[in-house]
Amino acid sequence: MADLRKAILVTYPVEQVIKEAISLADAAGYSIIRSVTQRQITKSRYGVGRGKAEELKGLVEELKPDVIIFDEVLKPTQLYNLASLCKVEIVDRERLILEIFELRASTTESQIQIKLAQLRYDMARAREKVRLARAGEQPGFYGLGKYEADVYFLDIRRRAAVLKKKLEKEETRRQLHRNQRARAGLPTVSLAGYTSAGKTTLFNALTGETKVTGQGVFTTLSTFTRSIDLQGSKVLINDTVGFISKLPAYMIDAFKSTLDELTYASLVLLVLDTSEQVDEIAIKLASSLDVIKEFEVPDTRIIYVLNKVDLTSVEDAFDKAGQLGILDTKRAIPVSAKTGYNINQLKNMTRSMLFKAESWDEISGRQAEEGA
Ligand SMILES: Nc1nc2c(ncn2[C@@H]2O[C@H](COP(=O)(O)OP(=O)(O)OP(=O)(O)O)[C@@H](O)[C@H]2O)c(=O)[nH]1
Ligand SMILES: [Mg+2]
Repeated sequence: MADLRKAILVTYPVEQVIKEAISLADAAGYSIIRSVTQRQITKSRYGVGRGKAEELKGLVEELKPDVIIFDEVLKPTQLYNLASLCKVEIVDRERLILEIFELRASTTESQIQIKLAQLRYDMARAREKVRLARAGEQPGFYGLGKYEADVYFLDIRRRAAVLKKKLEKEETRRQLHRNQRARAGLPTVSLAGYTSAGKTTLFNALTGETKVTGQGVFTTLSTFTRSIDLQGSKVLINDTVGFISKLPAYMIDAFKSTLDELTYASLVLLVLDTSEQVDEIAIKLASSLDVIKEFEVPDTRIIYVLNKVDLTSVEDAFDKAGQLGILDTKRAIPVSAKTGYNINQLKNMTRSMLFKAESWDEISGRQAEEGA
């Protein structure tokens, strides 16, 4: 990225929350020149309280940032109020995520999905501007009258309809592929999990592919499928887009066709980064399960992949899995996608769950004997 745009960050005073906000900002091409934290950033008028808002205004005058990044999803009125007070553009969490996706979308499908999500974002905000203009709180709408505002809405709606048509075409194509696979009788395994958990690294380890992995968030934005040979049985593996907390509903909607792969998956490998603190993993696990549940995947079709054990230890991974309540499922397995540790056992588990060659208890019992 050429020049980084300067940003003041407003977020919660929690280490991992700050860390995530900074990596999101980084991925969108901003450099944080100052962080302001507040326990409550969902207050009605400005998101933050009046005093904090005034403080932000002072900081903007002093530091002259390009934007304020606000680590919450703000209502259009809040965005407007804060921007008017501080005289600087506000990028809320929703827009930040949209900006990253826009930068990274490389396939036709993900590009259409992102454009559609952006239109929906703009539409919600434009509605608010028109409402304010009508209530006399804000002069005109981009200096336009009611007639022009209506034309603007019609235009957005028309563009959204065109994009939806295109997306449907892509979906049909995807469905065709899916049908072909189903006809070939191939079971599908989908990788899912929070962004940066290591899905693509695991995908590469399982398939021998060399798909791009990365330290930043949202490295993968489109589903990618490969077939592998699981001890004589052909199986398809999907790498998918990562999840994040506070992902707006319409973004999940925009990516639905990609994530739909979860619905059709015979098995979902939910990848967790066990090198993180247990409370952090808990939040990410909950966000991931929320999304997975939307696709009606029953719990019994999930394998919990306790990834990155090379950075911690097998004992620690099991201990955390116990605290998270997923150890009892007997569908949790410690691995390192990076070093290849336990990848063969993961393949065994996957195989046995797909083909029921042996019971779960046998597998987990054997693992315990091997001191897995
Ligand atoms: N030490 C260690 N690092 C790992 C392991 N698996 C993945 N990583 C690292 O974690 C980072 C994220 O890995 P990715 O595979 O890109 O993660 P992802 O889940 O595909 O992320 P998104 O595509 O953004 O959703 C990269 O820097 C990887 O090298 C592991 O088992 N051990
Ligand atoms: Mg990835």
